[in-house]
Amino acid sequence: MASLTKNPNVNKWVEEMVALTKPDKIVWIDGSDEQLDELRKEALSTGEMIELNQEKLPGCLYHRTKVNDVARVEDRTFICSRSEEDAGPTNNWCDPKEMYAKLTPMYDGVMKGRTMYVIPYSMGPIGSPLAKVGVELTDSIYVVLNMDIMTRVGVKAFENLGDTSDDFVRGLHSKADIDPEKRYIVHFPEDNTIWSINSGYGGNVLLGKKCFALRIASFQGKNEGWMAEHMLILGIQKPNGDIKYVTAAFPSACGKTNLAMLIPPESYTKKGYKVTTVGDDIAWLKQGEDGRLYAINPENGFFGVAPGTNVKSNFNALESTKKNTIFTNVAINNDDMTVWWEGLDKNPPENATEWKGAKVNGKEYTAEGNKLAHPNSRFTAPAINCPCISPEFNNPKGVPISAIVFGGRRAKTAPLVYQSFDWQHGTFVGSIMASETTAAAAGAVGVVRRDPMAMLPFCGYHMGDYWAHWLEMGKKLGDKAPLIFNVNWFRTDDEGHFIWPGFGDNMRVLEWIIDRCEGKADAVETAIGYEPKPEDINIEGLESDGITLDVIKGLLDVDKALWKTEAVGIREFYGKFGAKLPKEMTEELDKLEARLG
Ligand code: OXD
Ligand code: MN
Repeated sequence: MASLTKNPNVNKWVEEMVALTKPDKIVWIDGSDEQLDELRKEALSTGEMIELNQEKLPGCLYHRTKVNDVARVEDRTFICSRSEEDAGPTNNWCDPKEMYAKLTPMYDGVMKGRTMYVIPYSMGPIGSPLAKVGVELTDSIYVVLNMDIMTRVGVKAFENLGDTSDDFVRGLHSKADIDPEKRYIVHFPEDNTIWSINSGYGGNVLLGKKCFALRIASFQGKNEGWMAEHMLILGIQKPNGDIKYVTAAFPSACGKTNLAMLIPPESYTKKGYKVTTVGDDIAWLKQGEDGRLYAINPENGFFGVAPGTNVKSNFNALESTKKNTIFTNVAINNDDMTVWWEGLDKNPPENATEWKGAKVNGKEYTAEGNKLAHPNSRFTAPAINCPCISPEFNNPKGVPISAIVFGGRRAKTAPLVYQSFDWQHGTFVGSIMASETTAAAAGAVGVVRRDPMAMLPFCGYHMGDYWAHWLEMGKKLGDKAPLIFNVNWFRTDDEGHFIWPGFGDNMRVLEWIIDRCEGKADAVETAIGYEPKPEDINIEGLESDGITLDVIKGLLDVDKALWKTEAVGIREFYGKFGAKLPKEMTEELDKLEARLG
């Protein structure tokens, strides 16, 4: 099939990759419904995809990955910058020459007997000055169909690139044999190149997402003066119609999708408050002509974790999955070919197929402590399905950001919310983000895992340089910079129960944040930052959850002894970054310790 572009840089590279991987056939993805329908039919005929109930779930398909291939593989993910220093202590590094030499024989002839799909895609709205183009070569129809949901796929992406530009990210993916021992997810930031082999799991193979939009893009952002962040973007519409935009970074599995699609408590919706979603995972941020920081969501869909998603926890996400969605590794209800996962409702289907493919009685199976859906099972849903998608979702200029929110999962240390003193201190606050491990994951419980800006697995270069870039951005933005906050929804009581109700009630905290941005709310200065006066957190209607003014006081409490221990942990963590740790960060740590006394 003939190329869809005149761009010689694209064509030369595709030719080289064809010569290497030797596919039987090459199909350029133009993005048309006809072509995608053909591919759906083909994937159904081979069993790669399974058709779900087309009346109840129109356009929805099901896919099961290999049992050994269900999540991102950080130990097999590499940043191959020319110099090891540039990858930094938080990334796996290998010399690019050595890595190309190791992987080239693995790709040699890997697509014999297979079709290579050439997927041109845009990260960001077509025509946006913040958008960037990628081309992914893959031997998986599952990847094509997912990329079509997650990005803007087809000839229009090439129109955005133009006929001469070399500024596109070259992604090469092959399922190969899905051999976990030969699985590699490799980034060559200086070559704008990503090579992924022996996986079929989304986070490893939808190369527009973590690989491009975070790892490669963070490096591009540093060089070009913008930022690629692991952040949701939401709009808070106030009763007067004014909308304020907020981005927020949390480590994986801390509820970013839920916060992005939050439904405010009734007392707020009655007054006219509304939350709209621009993005649930990634934000690209750049200074606009007016000097403010603008954000786009480079993605076009949601690759969300299914378990735990239900009408109460995230009505909008659930609604988003009702049509044209791909489900991966959830359970199937064989009675009506619909889907089920833990936390959807209390009725596991009796006639079920669990995620690995065995037919089971779901009630008995789950009663024995087994999971019907894999804990990291996913839905890939088009953003336009989301009932609360922002009208600005496709705005090529992006949305102006008023506040940046960091957060983690801390049982005692971090208060419900605090504001940084300024941008430099806010950068420090982001850099000390951490979560405590829960019983849900293997290993010890309560261990603090540092995840600066939620970028630990996603920063494509040295984290010390990354913080320096944050400080640099703050200088450029000056007094137009967003205010920086930290939240913690996960404080627990002595029995280990969460105190704060979370979900929609997080609106109450967002309200204080917005009020601070507008200069309408007071704050109390503490050793760690500005906190709300307890009475400034609206708790109307929360009595039945046991939330009183005293409980809020407790949630805002800063335990100095805990923070002193925390400071010791931060200093030890900072020690890893050597000479590249900006002096401003140590300065902030010193100041924190001095304030703690
Ligand atoms: C994700 C992640 O899949 O952060 O979004 O792991
Ligand atoms: Mn994520």
